[in-house]
Amino acid sequence: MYSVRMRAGNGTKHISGAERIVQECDIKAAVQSLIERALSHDRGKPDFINISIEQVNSIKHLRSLPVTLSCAGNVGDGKKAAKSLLSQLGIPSLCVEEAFSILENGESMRGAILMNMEGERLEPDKRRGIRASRMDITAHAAKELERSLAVHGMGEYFTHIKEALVLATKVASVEGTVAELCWSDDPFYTAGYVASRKAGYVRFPHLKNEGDFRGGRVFFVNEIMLEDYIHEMEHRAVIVDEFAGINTGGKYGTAVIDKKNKS
Ligand code: WAQ
Ligand code: MG
Repeated sequence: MYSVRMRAGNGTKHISGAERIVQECDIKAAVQSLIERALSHDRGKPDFINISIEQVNSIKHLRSLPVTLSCAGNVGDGKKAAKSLLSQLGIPSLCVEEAFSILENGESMRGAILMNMEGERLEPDKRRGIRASRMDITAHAAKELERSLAVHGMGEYFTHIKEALVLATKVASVEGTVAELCWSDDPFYTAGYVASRKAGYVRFPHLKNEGDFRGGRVFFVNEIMLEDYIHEMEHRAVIVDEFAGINTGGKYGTAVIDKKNKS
């Protein structure tokens, strides 16, 4: 199998990034669709597109996190519910507030902020951040996700949710991750999520207002060996081969945390 990765930017500004894991015969098609995507992004026209292709040997297969759809109908309610869920997951409120404030102020990073339980940032390169990389989903699992989303009238969000769910599943699977907070940096995409092994992928339709270019990701971590953690996040190939389903309802329309499921 081959990891095919695309990153596009303009000067120092990050525009888009995406990736696949494919068989040799699918490399060409994957490259073409990644390039089309780089050239038609709401964040603007890139002045460079990097494509890298490399063989991957061992691949970890994972079941996706289960998806929960929150019904929080506006930014205020969405943020409140997301913060409350992070607290339930054991993230100190100082860290939660710090994380929101960094994403709200928008540093336009390519990768994620890595934050420990003291609220300290651990990324060696604060502009770049940590990239979760080398991951994809099987056609079968993607179909299952697509079907479930359609049942909930969410078919139009399939591509965004698929990619975010694959990333969040990988992030949650790395030892030391307690939770992840994300919202998009695409100006017309307001959705975001909180994800963890305990709570699954909890989606909030609005974590920012339309037209806002600010977004990002925070990986909350506890007791990690920094280099090993980063290496696994960036290099270990992961394929999601099963979709765990969608929940609705519950408290704030969000996840009921599964107490049996150890983080
Ligand atoms: N690894 C770590 N951080 C990343 C990665 C990555 N592979 N890709 C993007 N980021 C960071 C980076 O700071 C981006 O600015 C930020 O995340 C947002 O990336 O409907 O579209 O690709 O349920 O804009 C979430 C909701 C959408 C999906 C997320 O993120 C849904 C999204 P974007
Ligand atoms: Mg984006």
